[in-house]
Amino acid sequence: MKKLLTRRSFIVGSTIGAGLSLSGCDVLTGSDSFSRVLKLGETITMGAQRLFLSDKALAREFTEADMSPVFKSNGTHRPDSAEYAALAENNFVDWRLVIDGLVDQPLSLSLAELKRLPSRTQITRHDCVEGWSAIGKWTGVPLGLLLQAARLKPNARYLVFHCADEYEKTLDGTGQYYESIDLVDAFHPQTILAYGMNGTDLPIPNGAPLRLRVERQLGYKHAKYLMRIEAVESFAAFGRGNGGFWEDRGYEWYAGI
Ligand SMILES: Nc1nc2c(c(=O)[nH]1)N[C@H]1C(S)=C(S)[C@@H](COP(=O)(O)O)O[C@H]1N2
Ligand SMILES: [Mo]
Repeated sequence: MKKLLTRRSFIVGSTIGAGLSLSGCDVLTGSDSFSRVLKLGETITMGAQRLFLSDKALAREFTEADMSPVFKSNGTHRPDSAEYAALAENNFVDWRLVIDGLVDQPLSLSLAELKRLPSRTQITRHDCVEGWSAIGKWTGVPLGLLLQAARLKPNARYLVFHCADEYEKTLDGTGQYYESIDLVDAFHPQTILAYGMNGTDLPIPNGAPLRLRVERQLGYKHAKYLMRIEAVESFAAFGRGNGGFWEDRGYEWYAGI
C-alpha cells in the first residue's frame, strides 16, 4: 500500500487525517449528505489549509476597487432545457448538486445546504480565450471540502463537471457542456463552487445556481450551471474524450494562465 502513494493520495489522506485527529473519530458518520459535510467543514484547520498553500501556486487576488463594472456573460446565457427552466422558476430550491462516481460516500446537496458550509470569497481576474478579461468577486464552497466528505476512492484521478446546458449542438448532435480537472486543481485553495458573485446570488447568465472557479486556468474551464460532479479514473469516455466541451473542439485540456 505504502509504495502506491501518489501525490493525490498524499493530499487526500493528509487532509482527512488532519481533520480526524482534531475532532475525534465520528466525523464521517452523519445521517445525510449535509451533516457529513458540515461536520467535516468544522474540522478544517489552518494546518490542513496550510498544507496546500504555496504563494507561487495562488492566482493573484484583487481588491474591491479593481472589480470590473460589468462582468459579461459568455457562452450559454441561460440553459434552454425544460428541466432548467423549472428549477430556475422555483429559485433553484429543487436543484441538487450530486457528487458521485468513484467515491465511497455519494452526496446530494441543496443550494441552502451549500450556503451553510464554510465559504471562501475571492476577487480574481477571469481570462477568456476570446480575448477579454474581467475581475469579479466570487463566493462559494471549497471543492476540496466536499471531496473529503465524499471520500474519493484510490483510483479517482479526475473530476468531471456535468452542466445543465447544451452549447451549440454540432452535427453529431453533441453539445452538452462539460469540463474536467485533476485532483491537484480540485484541492487547490482557490478552487471553489461559487453560488455568489459580486455580493449577490450568482446570476443566471453567469452560471446559476452554481459554477466552478478554478482560478489558475482559462475561462472555459470554469463550468457554469453545475448539476453533477463525477469522480473518474479517466475522462476518455465523456464527450469526444478530450476532457471538456472546448477541449473536444481543439482547446488545451490544461488551460493554465
Ligand atoms: N456550462 C457552461 N459553462 C461555461 C460556458 C458555457 O457556455 N456553458 N462558457 C465558458 C466560457 S468560454 C467562459 S469565458 C466562461 C464565461 O463565464 P461568464 O458567463 O460568467 O462570463 O464560462 C465558461 N463556462
Ligand atoms: Mo471563454
